Amino acid sequence: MPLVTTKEMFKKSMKEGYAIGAFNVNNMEIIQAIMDAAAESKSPVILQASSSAIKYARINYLMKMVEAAIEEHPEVPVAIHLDHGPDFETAKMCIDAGFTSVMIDASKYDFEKNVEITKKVVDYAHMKGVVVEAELGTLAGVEDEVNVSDDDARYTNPEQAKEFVEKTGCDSLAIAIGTSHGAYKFKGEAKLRFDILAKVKELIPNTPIVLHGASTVIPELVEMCNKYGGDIPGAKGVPDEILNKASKSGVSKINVDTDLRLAMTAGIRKVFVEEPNAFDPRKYLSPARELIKETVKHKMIDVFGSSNKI
Ligand code: PGH
Ligand code: CA
Ligand code: ZN
Repeated sequence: MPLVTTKEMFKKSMKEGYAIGAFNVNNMEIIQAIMDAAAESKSPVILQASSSAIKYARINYLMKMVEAAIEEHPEVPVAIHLDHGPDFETAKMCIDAGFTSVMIDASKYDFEKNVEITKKVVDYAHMKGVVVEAELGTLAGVEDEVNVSDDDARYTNPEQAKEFVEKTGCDSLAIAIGTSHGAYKFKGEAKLRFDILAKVKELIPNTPIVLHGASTVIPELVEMCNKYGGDIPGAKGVPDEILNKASKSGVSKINVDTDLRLAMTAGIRKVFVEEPNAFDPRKYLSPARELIKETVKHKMIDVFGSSNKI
């Protein structure tokens, strides 16, 4: 199967009430792990790269690795997506390079400017058969190269969301309902504003909704990092039960980056501590790759409900 947009994936996911995982990639091992997980659990999948990930991996390498992945797993529907595109130029570069989906994140601007920038990307993308995710509302946390403090975070206004989608023609919308990027999402109890999600779904029932900052910050992986020499105290994410509820409540795309980073780091740290004489990268990257695969499979099967949906 060639690369696909998210159109059909989201149509089916909205009809049947599950979410599709969008996993951040920046190297070969991560791409292989995600694709193997998708193939083994028979799940559609979105591979996404932020602009800094694209700078790191280089866009041609990324595209060739994704090409290899779909050749190896032709039965898996795969979309390649730009995560948090900062401007029109970056979105255009990705569209021209063969991305099937782009996000334009102009959520840091006021409503009118967000509409204007998003609309420009939508016009270009649609001309090329590419879909666009936009964002309204502001998440706290570190997002690619931008750091938003808790005080500057704002929930999405459902009425504005409707107006925004009508004015921009975006294909999907990322909303802010209490998640945040990174490993420190909640100081107290983890809580999301499901009332805002419900209102958004009521007003724009046909627009796929995206949840950013949605890693579980899997406690076992944090413990493993800390046990083997790491120092990540007090990390806390969105529990699986809440993500499972979101998947059944109209969220179509759930973004995961932090959990993959933790899995990779935990896997490498363990080898370094247990086998201090190991210096073959394959020796420490293989267990890390395996751990990422198991993490992604768990999400597809037990949390998002996207397994067996191919
Ligand atoms: C995300 C990932 N990427 O765009 O929203 O969020 O930090 O929770 O993995 P996490
Ligand atoms: Ca944003
Ligand atoms: Zn994000």
